[in-house]
Amino acid sequence: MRIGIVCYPTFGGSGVLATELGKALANKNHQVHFITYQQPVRLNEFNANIFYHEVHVPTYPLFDYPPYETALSSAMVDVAINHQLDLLHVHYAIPHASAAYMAKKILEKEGIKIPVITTLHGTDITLVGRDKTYAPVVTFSMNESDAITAVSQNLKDETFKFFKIEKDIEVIHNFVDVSRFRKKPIDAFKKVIAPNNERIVLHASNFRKVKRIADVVNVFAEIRKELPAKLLFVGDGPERPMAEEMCRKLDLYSDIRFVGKQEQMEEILAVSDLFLLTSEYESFGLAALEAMAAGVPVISTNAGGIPEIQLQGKTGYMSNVGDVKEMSEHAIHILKEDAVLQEFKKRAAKHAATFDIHNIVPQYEELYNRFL
Ligand code: GMT
Repeated sequence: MRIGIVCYPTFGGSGVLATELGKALANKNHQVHFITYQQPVRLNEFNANIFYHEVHVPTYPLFDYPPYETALSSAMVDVAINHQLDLLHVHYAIPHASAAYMAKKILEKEGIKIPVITTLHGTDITLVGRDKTYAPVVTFSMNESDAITAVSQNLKDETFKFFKIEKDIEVIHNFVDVSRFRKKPIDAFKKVIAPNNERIVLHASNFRKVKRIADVVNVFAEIRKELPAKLLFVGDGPERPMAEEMCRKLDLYSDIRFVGKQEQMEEILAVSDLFLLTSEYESFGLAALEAMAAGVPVISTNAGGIPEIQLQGKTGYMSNVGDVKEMSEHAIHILKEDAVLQEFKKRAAKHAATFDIHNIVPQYEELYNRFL
């Protein structure tokens, strides 16, 4: 198949998932065309079946807001015609689903029929898409998509709750390439972070309000009272200055490192002992699944789709949003004794394997085939 993939090329979960899907499809001999405004961060290897088409948005003094969506639709039309695409798969509804609708209509005039598949990832529905500034367009373009998929049952339910959707939404869970996350820890790296063999606790996100970063800091503060530990913050975003300030106030700064955006998550996960995900909402929690794949247990909230990937008391623990006390107690329980930690690590890795890329990608292929 010749597949056009549209996504955000950033470190966000939707872009990561879309890129990993494209890479997996290319490895299965499909021709994959990424249409994005920047090279996706996870698109870091050469593959003869992968093509990258950059969307250029020319500026003009009249434009206070350069019309990205128009440029994107035009790019989709161009790639669809010149590379004879069989279908367009867009990730994250805004503005990709409406841009795809426009491209589809233009192509129809050229006598080309191209199915559009929209994958919903989370905030496109639960936060941004629900806003009345976007909702009518999001609803319309979802209904005009030939198929809609959601990355969790919870996201599907949320979509039906808040939008008038006239067709079925298929749940295709996110996946992880388990083999990629089975890395041996690099001792030298571990020594730099935890010179005295302290436990390494990790949080990775875009540091938006929805992640409740203050809860991460507070849980870590409780852990530190009970055992020697270090906290690694991976990623960047609006709440980072607040988190840094909080760490200074709580006198934790020497035990916390902010390492910014990182491409090699598997190396960081390989030295980590616990992943913290304190979010108000996660449609799925891909970062937590990647942690589990690397054998890192997860302390999380029970929000959104997280219960679809976590096994309570086995791969980690889930608590109500904001229950810092319980999350801390569970974290300390996991980290305190080697034997307990090893059991959690083993179970996390084993359970993550059920979401392996080889189990999930065929579900997308099967969906594509229905439209060809
Ligand atoms: O977490 C974010 O805010 C980024 C966002 C994205 O679209 O890149 O993540 C969403 O999609 C991920 C991949 O499907 C999910 O794993 C995340 O749970 C989801 N985030 C939210 O629902 C807040």
